[in-house]
Amino acid sequence: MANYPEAKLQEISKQFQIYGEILHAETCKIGHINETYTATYLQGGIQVRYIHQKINQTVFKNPVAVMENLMRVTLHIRAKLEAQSARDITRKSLTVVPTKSGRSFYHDGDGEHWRTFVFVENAKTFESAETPEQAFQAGKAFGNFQKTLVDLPGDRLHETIPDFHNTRKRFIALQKAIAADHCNRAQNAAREIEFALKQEPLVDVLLQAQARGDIPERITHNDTKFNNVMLDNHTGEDLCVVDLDTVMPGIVHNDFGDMVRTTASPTLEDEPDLSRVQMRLPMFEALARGYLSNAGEFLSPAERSYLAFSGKLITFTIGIRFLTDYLLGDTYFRVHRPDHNLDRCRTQFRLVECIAEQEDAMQRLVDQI
Ligand code: GN1
Ligand code: MG
Repeated sequence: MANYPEAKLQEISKQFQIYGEILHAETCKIGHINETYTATYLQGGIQVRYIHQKINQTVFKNPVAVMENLMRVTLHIRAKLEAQSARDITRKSLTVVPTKSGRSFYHDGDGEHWRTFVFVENAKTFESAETPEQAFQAGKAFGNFQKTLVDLPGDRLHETIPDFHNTRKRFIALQKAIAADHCNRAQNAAREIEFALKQEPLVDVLLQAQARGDIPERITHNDTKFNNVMLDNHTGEDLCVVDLDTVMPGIVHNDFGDMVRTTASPTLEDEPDLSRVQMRLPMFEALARGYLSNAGEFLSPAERSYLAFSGKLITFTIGIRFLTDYLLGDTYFRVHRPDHNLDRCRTQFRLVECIAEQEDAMQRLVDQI
């Protein structure tokens, strides 16, 4: 364990209902937002792993609301699995380990919020989809997630990040960042800025469809990156989806669109060689088949009709968020190299172009399923 986390993780490890002693912990590098550790404990004579995670409060201003949503959602999924007499439930939904006083998180002396999950063993996440079968499993997993939450009882979930996928607001934030150009970076991103501003006609399409009442609000995941699906090491089947902080009211298109963004191309989100970025139709078809195998049960025809478009729109939206963060000096997304956010933005914009070229074919595929 590195210095700061060692003392801290010793402290954290004592707060939760874990009946063992911590042996070591490693930083988990997946994700641009929260701080995550995989911790190994000696418990009853065998080694058991848990996830400890510190919630990023700059991004999630109300961590208590995040945890309330997360508990409602995971307990609902668990209750359904139990009702089906499912086995291996702690691998089929995230399981929060409560603190010794029974709370879902530990509020430390520095004002930070920590939570602990059971580690899902014998499962992996992947940064990009290697086979159509994997894309199918991802679609199926997020389709099942939405389907399971269709009947979540109680109040509307908290909006953990208001206007998270509101493309108009994201576009305005970009325009402001361009105008201010605090870091003197606009010149370096001139082509990307030009591309972004030209796409303005896309910005309101789904917002208007929702405002007209054509597409309904549902409970959605809102961060459906392919690497947020755990696949079983042996069978390759989906087990559960992770990263539940942005589960909140939303439209299904943001979920489906972000799956397209992160499975369609063989490249990573920050691929510097743009000639490698592609929209692979067989991947898209498998993804859509997997998704509709579950979501097909509740989606309306109007919702279906925007599925191909949603891939293009969310890829554009995430692209302008990377661009805005680049212009603002990389204050939101963790970066690992100079111009990292600009590279991420370029890759998204190239993918937007690739999707636009095949959008009609994509929608035809959806219509045939
Ligand atoms: C962030 O936390 P992580 O890395 O899974 C971001 C998503 C972006 C994604 C891009 C709360 O997700 O919206 O799509 O980066 N999450 C938040 O990789 O902003
Ligand atoms: Mg996330």
